[in-house]
Amino acid sequence: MAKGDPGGTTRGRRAAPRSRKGAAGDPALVQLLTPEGERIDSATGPDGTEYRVDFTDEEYRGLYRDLVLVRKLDAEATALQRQGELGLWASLLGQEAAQVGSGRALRTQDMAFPTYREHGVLYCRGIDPIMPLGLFRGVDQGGWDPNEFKFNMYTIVIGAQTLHATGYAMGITIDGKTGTDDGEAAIAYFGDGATSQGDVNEAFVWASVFNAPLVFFCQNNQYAISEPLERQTRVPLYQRAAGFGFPGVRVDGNDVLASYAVTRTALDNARHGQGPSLIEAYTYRMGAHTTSDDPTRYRIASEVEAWQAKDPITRVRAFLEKQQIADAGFFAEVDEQARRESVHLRERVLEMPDPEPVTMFDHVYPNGSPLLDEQRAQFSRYMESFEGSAH
Ligand SMILES: Cc1ncc(C[n+]2csc(CCOP(=O)(O)OP(=O)(O)O)c2C)c(N)n1
Ligand SMILES: [Mg+2]
Repeated sequence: MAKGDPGGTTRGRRAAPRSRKGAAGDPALVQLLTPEGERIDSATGPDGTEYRVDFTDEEYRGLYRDLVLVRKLDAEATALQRQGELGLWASLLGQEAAQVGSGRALRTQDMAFPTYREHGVLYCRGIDPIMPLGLFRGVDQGGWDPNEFKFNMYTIVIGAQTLHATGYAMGITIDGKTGTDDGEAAIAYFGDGATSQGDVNEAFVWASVFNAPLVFFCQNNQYAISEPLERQTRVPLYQRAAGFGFPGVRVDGNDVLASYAVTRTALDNARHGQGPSLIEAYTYRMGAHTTSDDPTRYRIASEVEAWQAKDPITRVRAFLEKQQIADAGFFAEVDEQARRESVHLRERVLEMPDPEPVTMFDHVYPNGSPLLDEQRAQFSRYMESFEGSAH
């Protein structure tokens, strides 16, 4: 889907009269669509950058469709895990706007480095949503080609992908692929908890001093499993960037328009040689950390309810209805597409073949290794010892 350009983003300029310097209660939060579905023309970031979007009606409807589809497919994956068809699932519930907004802001040539929760960004990159389900079912390693889709493999080691992204972004500079409108940039996704990892802080240092064309996109969903944000930081996360020497901005992560605008601007600055920046997408993990977690053990229902009122999809729907950009027929059609695609997803998961156990040794190294060959042979002998027995 081709997206309109947010346009008019200018560094260092003051806000236009109708703009607003952040959302109620927090002067630093960039917001372009309120929880009630009211549009804000422009918002100003902490360094004076002005953010705005200018989408066509079709593009607004497209964003709504993306949000509904990724939520439905995610719900289907959770259900599949509950029925024993997946080993585990890390739900994105509540984080759809942060992911779809930033995912749609990527240009074709930009490279993304996800965690294990970026199913919405994966969807925006045009990867078949079945792919991560193979990983969580334990039948393959994910399956997509990172170079083809410009979307790296999921990374479960917290924060490690920020270093991979930094190295990749430094490579973009070495290859001379920055400095023009069609220059390249990279984006690294990570969570609030990851900001306490050494890897992430090292990535900040390296990206900064080498002026790497990299956007650090932190989804602050308020928890690292059961650890709340106040166990990670005493300052707002976006302010950490200043200490490393690059700009930071906090965006309403439940606002798909603002997430799009800040990501598009940050990536374009990076591709033009202006170096890294940090985006803190302020959001909330509405579900459990993963299907192995029970969040009722460590957070209260009223907190979840307060965030329900800021739902990323409800506000887009309210906006589309108020502006008469979409009618009942459109919403019904999107729901029907989401239902069809989730049924299709389920059917294909149930048909996934179980791999031969010995194939777990494949693809560990590009050219194998003597130790691995020995382990494979040992394991094969072990499996053969069962042949002819009842088990
Ligand atoms: C290096 C490392 N340490 C610990 C873990 C276990 N672990 C998995 S998810 C997680 C919390 C991550 O929280 P956050 O960065 O906020 O991301 P979120 O899951 O909230 O999206 C931890 C500690 C891990 N996977 N890797
Ligand atoms: Mg988190």
